[in-house]
Amino acid sequence: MQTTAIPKRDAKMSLAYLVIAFLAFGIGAIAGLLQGLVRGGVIELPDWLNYYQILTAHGVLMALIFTTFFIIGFMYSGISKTTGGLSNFSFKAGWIGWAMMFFGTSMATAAILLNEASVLYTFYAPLKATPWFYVGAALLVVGSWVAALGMLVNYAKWRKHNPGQVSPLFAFMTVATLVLWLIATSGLAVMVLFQLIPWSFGWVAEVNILLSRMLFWFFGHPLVYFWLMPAYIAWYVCIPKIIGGKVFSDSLARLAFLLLVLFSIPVGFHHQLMEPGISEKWKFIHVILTLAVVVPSLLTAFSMFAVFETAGRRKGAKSMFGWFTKLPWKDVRFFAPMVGMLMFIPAGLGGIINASNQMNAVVHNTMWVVGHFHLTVATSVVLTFFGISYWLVPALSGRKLTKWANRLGILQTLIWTVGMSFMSGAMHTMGLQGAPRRTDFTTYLDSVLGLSWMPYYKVMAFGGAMLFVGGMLMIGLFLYLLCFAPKGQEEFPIAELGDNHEPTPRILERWRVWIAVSAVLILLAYGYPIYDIIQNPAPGAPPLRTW
Ligand code: HAS
Ligand code: CU
Repeated sequence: MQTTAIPKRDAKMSLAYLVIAFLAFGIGAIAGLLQGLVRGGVIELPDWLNYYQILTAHGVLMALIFTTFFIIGFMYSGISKTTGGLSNFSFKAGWIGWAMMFFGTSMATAAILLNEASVLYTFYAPLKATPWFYVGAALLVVGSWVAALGMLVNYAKWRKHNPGQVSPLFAFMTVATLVLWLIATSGLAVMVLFQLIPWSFGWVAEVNILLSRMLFWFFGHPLVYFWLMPAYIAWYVCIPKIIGGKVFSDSLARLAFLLLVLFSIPVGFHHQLMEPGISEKWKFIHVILTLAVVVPSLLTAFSMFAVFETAGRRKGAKSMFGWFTKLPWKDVRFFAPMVGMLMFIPAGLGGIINASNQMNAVVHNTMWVVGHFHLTVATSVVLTFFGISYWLVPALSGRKLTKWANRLGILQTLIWTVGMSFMSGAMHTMGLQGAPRRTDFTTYLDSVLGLSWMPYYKVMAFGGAMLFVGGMLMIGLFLYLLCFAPKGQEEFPIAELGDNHEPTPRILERWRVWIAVSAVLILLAYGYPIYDIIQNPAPGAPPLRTW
C-alpha cells in the first residue's frame, strides 16, 4: 500500500475542517449541559432562552455539524495520504466545499440562536423554521457534495494511473462512504429544496407531511452510517497499525463496506414504524433490510477480534485470552476507539430491539431512543473520532502527541465513558418507564406504573455534567495538539495487509454494479410507497411554531 507523507497544503485544509468541527462541538457541549440540567430540574432557563432552542442547537451542532466537518477533514487527509497527495482540482474543491459548508452552518446556527428555528435536528414538518435555516442546511449539503467530488476525482485519478491495481483500502472505504452520502443526501435535498424552502417562504401553502418525513428518513438512517463508516475506517485500517498488527482481510473489509452502502438506505421506515399512513407490508420489508444491515457490523466485530487476537499472539500470547493483555491499553490512540468498540456491543443490541415492530411500540419517542443514540454515535463513533484526533491533529500540524497529553487523553476517555454510562443508562431505564423524548422537564405520566422516573433525570444530569467536563478536556487537548505541542512527526497509521491474504476479487471495486444494485433495492423499498403518497396525499396541516 502506498503511504507517502501528506503535503503541507493538504494538511492545512484538513485541519480547517477539524477546527470548525471542534468549534461546533464546543458550542454543542454547552447546549448539551444546559439541556441535561434543565431536564434534571437542576436549573431553569432565563426567559430569552428556551428548552427547544438549546435542544435544537445541541442536536444540529453535534450530530450534523461536528460529525460532517470531522468526517470530511479525516477522509480528505486519508485520501491525500494513500493516493499520493491531492490534485489541484481536489484541493480547490476541498476549500470551496469548506467555505460553502461554513457559510451554511453559520446561517443555520444564527437562525437557531435567534430562536427562529427551534425545530430540533430532525426539522420535522409541520414545525416551521425561518427559511434561512433551510437555506443554510442546503448550503451545508451542497458544500459537502463539492468536497466529495474533490475526493472522488482524486481516487479516480489514482485508478487511472494504476490500472489493474486494487486501490488503497482507506481510499476505497472513503469512496463507499461518499457514495452512501451522495445517495442519502439526494432525498434530503429534494425535501429541503422542493418542499420546505418554498413552504417556509410562503410560496406554497401546504406541504405533504408524510412525504417529507419519508424523504427525511431516506436520508436520516444512512446518515447514522455516514457517521459510523469513518469510525470503521479507523478500526479496519488505522488501529491494526497502532497495535502492531495487520489488516485481517482486505476483501472482507471491502465487502462489509459495500453491504453497508446497499442495506443502509432502503430501511428508513424503521424510524416510522409507529407512523400511520404507511402499510405494514412496506414496514416489514424495511425491517428485514434493517436486520440485513446488522450483518456488516457483525463482520466488523469478527474482523476486529481476529486482528486483536493475531496481533496479541504475534507478541507472544499463548493462552486462550492472553492476547487481551498484550494490547496497548496505555496508548490513547488505541484505548479511546477500543472503548468505543466495547460500548458498540450494547449500543447495537439496543438498535436491534428498536427495529423489532412490537418492541418499537414500547420504546418509540421515549428517552430509550435518546439513550440508544448516545451510545452509538456519541460513544462508539465519537470516542473513535477522539482517538483519531490524538494522532491526526499532530500529524497534520507537524507536532507530537506527548506523554502527558496521552495520559490526559486516557483520563478524557474514562470521564466520557463513565459520564455516558450514567447518562445513557438512565435514559434507557426511564425510557422503558415511558419518559417521553423531545419534551421539556415534565412530570406527565410519571409514576404511572408505580415506578418513578424522576430520580433518573438527576442521574442523567449528573452524567451530562461529566460529559461536559470530558468535552472541555478534549477541546483543550485539541488546541494543545494544534498549536502548542512540541514540533515533530506524528505517524498517520495505515496498516499493511496480512502475509498470506488472497487476492481481492475485482468485482468489489466495480462501482457501477453496486450503485445499480443499490438503486434496485431503493426502488423496491421506496418506489411504491412514495408513488402512493404523492397520489393520495393526506390533507395538509397548518405550519406550527411551538416555541
Ligand atoms: Fe439506531 C434510532 C435501529 C445502529 C443512531 N439510531 C436511532 C437514532 C439515531 C441512531 C441517531 O430500528 C434516533 C433518530 C431520531 O432522532 O429519531 N440502529 C438500529 C439498528 C442498528 C443501529 C438495527 N443507530 C445505529 C448506529 C447509529 C445509530 C450505528 C449511529 C452511529 N435506530 C434503530 C431504530 C431506530 C433507531 C429502529 C428508531 C427508533 C425509534 O423508534 O425512533 C444496527 O445497525 C446496529 C448493529 C450493530 C451491532 C454491534 C456490533 C458490534 C461491534 C463491536 C465489536 C466489539 C469489539 C471489541 C470487536 C450488532 C462491531 C471487543 C474487544 C474485546 C477485547 C472484548
Ligand atoms: Cu435507523
